Formats: sequence, structure tokens, C-alpha cells
Amino acid sequence: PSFTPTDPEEAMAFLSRFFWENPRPGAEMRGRMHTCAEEIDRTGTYRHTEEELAWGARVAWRNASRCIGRLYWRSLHIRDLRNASSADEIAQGCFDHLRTTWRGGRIRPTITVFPQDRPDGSAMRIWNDQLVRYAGYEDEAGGTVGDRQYTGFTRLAERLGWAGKGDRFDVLPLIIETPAGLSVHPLPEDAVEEVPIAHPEFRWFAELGLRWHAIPAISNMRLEIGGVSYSAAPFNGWYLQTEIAARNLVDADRYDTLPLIGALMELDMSSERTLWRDRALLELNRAVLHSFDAAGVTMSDHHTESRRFLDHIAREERAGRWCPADWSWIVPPVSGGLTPVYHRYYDDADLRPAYVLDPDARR
Ligand code: HEM
Ligand code: NRG
Repeated sequence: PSFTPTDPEEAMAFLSRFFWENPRPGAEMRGRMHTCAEEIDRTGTYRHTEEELAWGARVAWRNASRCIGRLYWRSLHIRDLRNASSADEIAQGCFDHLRTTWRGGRIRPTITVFPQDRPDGSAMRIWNDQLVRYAGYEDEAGGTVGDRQYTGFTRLAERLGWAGKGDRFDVLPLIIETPAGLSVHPLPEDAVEEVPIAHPEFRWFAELGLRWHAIPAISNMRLEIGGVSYSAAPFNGWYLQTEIAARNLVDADRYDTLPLIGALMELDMSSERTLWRDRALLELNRAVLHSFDAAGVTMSDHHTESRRFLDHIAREERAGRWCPADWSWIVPPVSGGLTPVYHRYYDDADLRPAYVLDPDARR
């Protein structure tokens, strides 16, 4: 096994930035840098203090140039589970993450940090891209039941011994990698909150049986702070309705529901120029917002979140920083031109600390 120690230069760059933004007496900073360099020399890596970890996780969010929700970066709640030592403890930590972020529907942005990767290359990893996702099953006719994006992951879970019900919204189990191997961990029911989708006017809409999970908790991005990687560090905020109502339930390679909704709305679907897709899409967006509101679950909309994002940029500039952003991810997938984020450009950069999606991360 190859031994790759933490790069001391990255560690020092992180610490000087940490002390720049969190001023302390100079002696404290010099002392910390000294012990950190010594620890890397001796062990190949170093352990962040709780404060460094919390600030690193928050700034990694601040640096996430694809995220429109960054106004709240300072309020990220940190759960330090760096001492977890088995797949069961990690699974339990993930279940508790979902329970504590929920707060009866007033979702609180939260990250759980599991043990850092070791210089010998071993790491704890969660193979799911999010803690809560739905299975996809292919039938013989070439159709799919469930989420088409997860047919491969579903087959993997089945090979590892999991059996789903075969329904449209079966919650997938966690697949966790530790030095001991891969293991499968079904989510307990009380850890998974979902919202059934109904429409404020169309009575038939609820009968479509659509639903979505309340919490988007990304679990396959590596948190990188000062040369240290945390491969298992699931985080969540809340949903923007377009993520569900313009992508997950809509994309042809996901739930592909617009033809169904269009037919039930009795739209003229004979030509694209009738804009039947756009009309069905709009009603689905109304339905998702209405349903989350009725269930008392935090959810944003693209008008509000766009305005907040521009507030965030202005705030960052007042703090003497600039805010990296990726236009193609920031602009919402519906009514882009109606939102202020559309009408300008952004500079982008790959700053550290960061949430990084490695090329070999699994779906
Ligand atoms: C991406 C919204 C919280 C980190 C996104 C996207 C949206 C969004 C709409 C684009 C997703 C897509 O198009 O698939 C929000 C909202 C939040 C929130 C409304 C509410 C608080 C957070 C938190 C973190 C975070 C707490 C990390 C601590 C990221 C990252 C991406 C992202 C890393 C890029 C994901 C990727 O590359 O696939 N966010 N976010 N966000 N967000 Fe946020
Ligand atoms: N589009 C994905 C979720 C990506 C991240 N979005 C957030 N993140 N809102 C989906 O599941 O639809 N967050 O941390 O709140």
C-alpha cells in the first residue's frame, strides 16, 4: 500500500487562512503551525481542532460555486463523528444525522464528519450519492419502475443481499465501505421523511402517487480541508422546488412524469408549440411547493433563493471577498430569465476548503 502523507504546504495555507479570518494572538498561531508540522512529520497527517473542522466545513460550503443556497454558510451545524470506527457506527451516524437535521420540518443545514482518510490510502466511504434515494428496477420490456438513475446502484444493493419491494419509491439502503469491506444498511423508517405530492386545485393530482424525500443529503462528496480528506462527510440543507419539480420528477432518465400530467390536464399534446410540457411543468412546480408548505417542511423557491444569492454575493464583497459561482448551475432550470441571477455573469474558481466529487464516486 502506498503511503501518501498530508501535504504540509496545504496544511499551512489552511491554517494561515483560518487565523486570518479568526484572529488570535500571534503566539497561538505560531504554536499551532508548529505542532501541526511536527504531527505531519511524525504520523503522516494531522488532526483538526473542532474549530478548524467547523470553519473548514463552512468555508467549503462558501466555496461551492454551484450552490445557490450559500447565504447561510455560517450557520452550518457540525456533527463531529471522527471517532466512528465501524460501518455500523457510520450507518447509525447517518440515521441520526437525518433525525437531527429534520426538527419536525424546520430543516437545519447540517454536516456529519466521519474519520479522515489515512495516509495509507484507507478511507471510510458512503457509496450512495445521497442518504435518501429511490431504487430503480428495470423490467423485461425495457421499462423502469422507480428512479431510472439508480438502476445500477439498485442492482449492486441486490447483489449485496438487499431486496426492495419493487415499488416506485423504495428507499435504497446505505452501502458503506470501510477497510473491513462493503456492507448494506437499510434506513430505519423513522429516519426517512417524505412528502406526498398534491396540487392546490387539481384534485386528481394526488392520485398520481408522486412523493419525494424531504431532505437532500449529499453523501458522495469528499470534504477537503488543509490537505486532509474526509471521504465520508454527508451534508444537507433544504430543497429548492425546481430540483424535484423540474428535474427529478421530470427528466426523461428520471421519473419522466410530464406526459402523464399533460394527459390528465387534457392538454393538446399534438405539437411542442402548444407548450403543453411547459404548462404541465409549471403545475408540477406549484404542486411540489404547495405540498411541502402543507406538510410544514422547509423548501425554497427559485425567486426567493435567487434574490438571497445576490444578497450573499454583496455580503461577501463587503467582507472583502469575492464569491466564486458557476452560472450554468446557479441559474434555475425553470423561468431562468425571471430571476435576477440570470442577468449577470460570475467569476469561478476552485478554492479550498471544498466539497469535491471524485471521478470514481459511485451512483
Ligand atoms: C448544489 C441549493 C445547502 C453544498 C446546489 C444546487 C442547489 C442548491 C439548487 C444545485 C443542485 C443541482 O442542480 O443538482 C441549496 C439550498 C440549500 C443548500 C437551497 C439550503 C440551505 C447546501 C449545504 C451545502 C451545499 C448545507 C454544504 C455544506 C452544495 C454543493 C453543491 C450544491 C457542494 C454542488 C453539488 C454537485 O456538484 O453536484 N445547492 N443548497 N449546499 N450545494 Fe447547495
Ligand atoms: N439536485 C439534487 C440535490 C443537490 C443539492 N441540493 C441541495 N443541497 N439543496 C436533488 O436531490 O434533487 N443541499 O445541501 O441542500
